Amino acid sequence: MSATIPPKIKNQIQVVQGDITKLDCDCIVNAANRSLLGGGGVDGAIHRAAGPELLAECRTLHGCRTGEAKITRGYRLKVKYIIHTVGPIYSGTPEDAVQLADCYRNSLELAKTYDIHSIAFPAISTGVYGYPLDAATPIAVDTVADWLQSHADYDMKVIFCCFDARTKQAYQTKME
Ligand code: AR6
Repeated sequence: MSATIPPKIKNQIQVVQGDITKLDCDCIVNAANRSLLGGGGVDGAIHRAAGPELLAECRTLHGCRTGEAKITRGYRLKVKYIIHTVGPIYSGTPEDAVQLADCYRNSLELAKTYDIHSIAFPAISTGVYGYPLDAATPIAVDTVADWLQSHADYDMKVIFCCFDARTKQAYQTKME
């Protein structure tokens, strides 16, 4: 994990507060569940905004394992693609951190194979799934920073889309 984030990498990362469904970038990430058939939180918001065609495509994907990622079109959203990843339900075991890091890494890998150059993440697992924000934030930021560093030849911009001020503050503190 990165100790300090190099300036070049910091420039590729943006922290914003708002509704991820309103963003205009290549791709947004959904914090889904293993069924990929919708739910509450950011998942519910994305399905409502993207429209019923999203659920129809999700039905063809036959779910997703925790830590893995699958891709769909963006339908009524501004984005071309939605990457659906399934965060861990917080259990307090070391497995949580491994699976949470996998979500970010696998989403970025999948994005690269689709020629995606800007991607927005919500704070995966920190809502319904109960992952403490202070523990989840460094995993999110360090995993993304490490990925960007090891793919220095690929142009990728990452947006951390924080729904509330507390989440935004946690990300900004980690980025400093
Ligand atoms: N834009 C950005 N972030 C949002 C939005 C939004 N529109 N709405 C909520 N958040 P959660 P999880 C934030 O619960 O913990 C669903 O039912 C929220 O404030 O959406 O990974 C799924 O189907 C929090 O910071 O996802 C699963 O069953 C973050 O998104 C389960 O919840 C994640 O909260 C997944 O739980």
